[in-house]
Amino acid sequence: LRIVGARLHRVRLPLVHEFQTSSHRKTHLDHILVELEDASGAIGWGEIASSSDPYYAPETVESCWHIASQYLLPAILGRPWNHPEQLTNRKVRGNNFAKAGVDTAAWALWAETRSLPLATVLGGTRTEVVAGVSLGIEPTIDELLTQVQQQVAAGYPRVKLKIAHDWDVEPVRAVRTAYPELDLHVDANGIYTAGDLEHLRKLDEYRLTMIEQPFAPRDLLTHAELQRTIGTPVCLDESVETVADLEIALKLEALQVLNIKVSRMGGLTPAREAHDRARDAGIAVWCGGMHEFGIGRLANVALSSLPGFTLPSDVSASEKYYARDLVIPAVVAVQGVVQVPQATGLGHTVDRDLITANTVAELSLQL
Ligand code: OSB
Ligand code: MG
Repeated sequence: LRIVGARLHRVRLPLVHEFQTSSHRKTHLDHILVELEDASGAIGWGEIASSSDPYYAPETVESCWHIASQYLLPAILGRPWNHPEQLTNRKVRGNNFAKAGVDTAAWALWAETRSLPLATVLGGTRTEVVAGVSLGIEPTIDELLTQVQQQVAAGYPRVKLKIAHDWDVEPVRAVRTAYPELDLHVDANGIYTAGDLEHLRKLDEYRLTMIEQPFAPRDLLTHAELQRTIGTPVCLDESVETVADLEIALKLEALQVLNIKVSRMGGLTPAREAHDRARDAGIAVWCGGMHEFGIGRLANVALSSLPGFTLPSDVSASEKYYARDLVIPAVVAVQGVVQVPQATGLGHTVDRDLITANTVAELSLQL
């Protein structure tokens, strides 16, 4: 195989419902689509799902554009390859979101040229995956309960709540009281510090499936301390950017659950490696999301079909976030279950007209 054309499309879509986490608030998203073209004419699409601001991870849409256009794409243009892993860039440090878009496009292209579904070439074994929803911080508890009610009514079996200092025990108690049996978990996006350990232990009585990333990404020791003194499993997200990070976290016993994000890990190649490692270590995994458009969402669905993804993934339907998505058909969930596409490559048609209509910047590199 040989990539003869590489294009970036910065696409802006409005969110149907404003999303607030402990660190930021979003009303629309700009993601960068990566389009790779093989000498045979086959096309592979990937998505760089970086936030606009460096609050979840250090990258931004601008930094991703810079890294992809100046380093990642020039490095693969014209180079012969026969497996996506050969295109992994080991020279560029970090910048995992940018790398993830390119890696995913290479996998989608590879699946396309072999006339196989993306899930199949990854080693996926499931034909459907269970989806959970992630709910942002709402202005009031009543508004949160309305959100939970809507998602439970839509059939989603797991709900995750974003929490922060002034929005933790109370919303959790309210949701738990209203839904005694719901698979419920919380995600702090690293807002707490060691001084909050005692406070966080108050969450232990609400039978949460996990507490996701309570402390800062590099603060593995405090995660280990919380895990030693709480019954609720601790889940890591931001802390694990590489498989080597996972090894350290395992050694420290800083987690019982791992959120694997294609974007945060730098693509499907390292995400699959993390899955294999966690499985060997007996750690449950699920696939996290970054409010992906359809292209990144389908990559998440394909990854979630691997056997170790035993907990519901953040692969809810497109309609939860976007009125119209970039793939046809849009990703749908029926009673919280998403079908793994059986068609070649990503498995859904990429809507070029919709991409063009919502593009705010474009770049094309040709061999
Ligand atoms: O920590 O999981 C997170 C969105 C932006 C930044 C961080 C996170 C999230 C989500 C998205 O929770 C959930 C989804 O895409 O369905
Ligand atoms: Mg998270």
